Amino acid sequence: MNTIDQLYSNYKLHVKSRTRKHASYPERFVVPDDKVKWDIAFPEYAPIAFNAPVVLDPATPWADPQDIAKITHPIFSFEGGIKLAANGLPLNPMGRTGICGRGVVGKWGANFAADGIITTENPSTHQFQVLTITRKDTGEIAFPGGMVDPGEDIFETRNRELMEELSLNMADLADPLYEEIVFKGYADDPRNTDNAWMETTAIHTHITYKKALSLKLEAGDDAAGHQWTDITQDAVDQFYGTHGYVILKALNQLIESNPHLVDTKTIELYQHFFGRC
Ligand code: RP5
Repeated sequence: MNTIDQLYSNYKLHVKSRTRKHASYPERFVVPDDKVKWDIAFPEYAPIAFNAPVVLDPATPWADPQDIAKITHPIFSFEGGIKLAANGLPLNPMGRTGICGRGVVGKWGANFAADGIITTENPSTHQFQVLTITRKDTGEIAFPGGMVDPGEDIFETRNRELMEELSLNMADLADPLYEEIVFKGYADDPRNTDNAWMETTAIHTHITYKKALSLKLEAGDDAAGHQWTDITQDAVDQFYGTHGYVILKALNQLIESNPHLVDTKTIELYQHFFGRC
C-alpha cells in the first residue's frame, strides 16, 4: 500500500482518536479495528466517561452546558447526519473511541477548526516543505490552525491563527502560486471522544521558494516553535492528528491539478507516496 492510502486507511479507522493517550485523559477502553463502527455489535464495550473540569465550568465561554438539552446551537457534521445514542448524545461519525463525555473538547458533537497549509518546493533538494508549528500540548509538529470563533469564516480563522502562532500576516503571502480548500471533514485528533470530536477545513497555499525564504516568522504563545518541515515518510508519520494524511492529499491535488507548478524531478521523488507509476 502506498503512503497516502495507508494514512487514509488509518484515518477512516481513526487510529489516533482510539490509541493516542492525551496527557489529561484516563486510559481508553480498547477498541479493536474490527469493532470501531457503531453498527458492529460490541456488547462488552464500556467506555470510560471523562469530562475535564474546564468544560464542566459554566464560566468557560467556549464550552456547552453539560446538559445537552440546554444547548442552543445546531449539532451537525461535515461527515453527514449524526446518529444519537440511546441517552440522546451525538455519536462520533467514525465510531467508538474508548471514552465517552467531552474530554477536553468544549462542544457536544463536532467542534470546528481551520488549518493553514503553506507549502513550497525546494529547488535544490526537490522536496516539498510545509510551514509547521510544534504544538505545546503534545510536542508534535502540526499545521498552524485553531478553533473557528463565533462569527468567523474559515479564512478569517486561518489568518488569525497564522498571526497568533507564527506572527505571519497573510498579506505577506499575496499572489500565491495556488490556493485551494483541500480538506473538510473529521479530524482524527487525540482529544476526540464518542460524543465530542474535532472537524476541520484546511486551506492549501503554495508559494515560491523565494517568497518562503523572505518570510519573517516568530512562534507565538500558542506554539512551542516553528519550522519548515520537509515532507518525508518520517514527517508524515509524525504529524499531529490527521495532518500527515491531509498534507499528502493537498500535494497530490496540487500535482494533479497544476503539474506545471511543480518540477518534474519533484513529482518523480514523490511518486511512491501517491502510488503513481
Ligand atoms: C486539529 O486541532 C485541527 O486540525 C487543528 O489543527 C487543531 C485545532 O485545535 P487547537 O490547535 O486550537 O488546539 O484537530
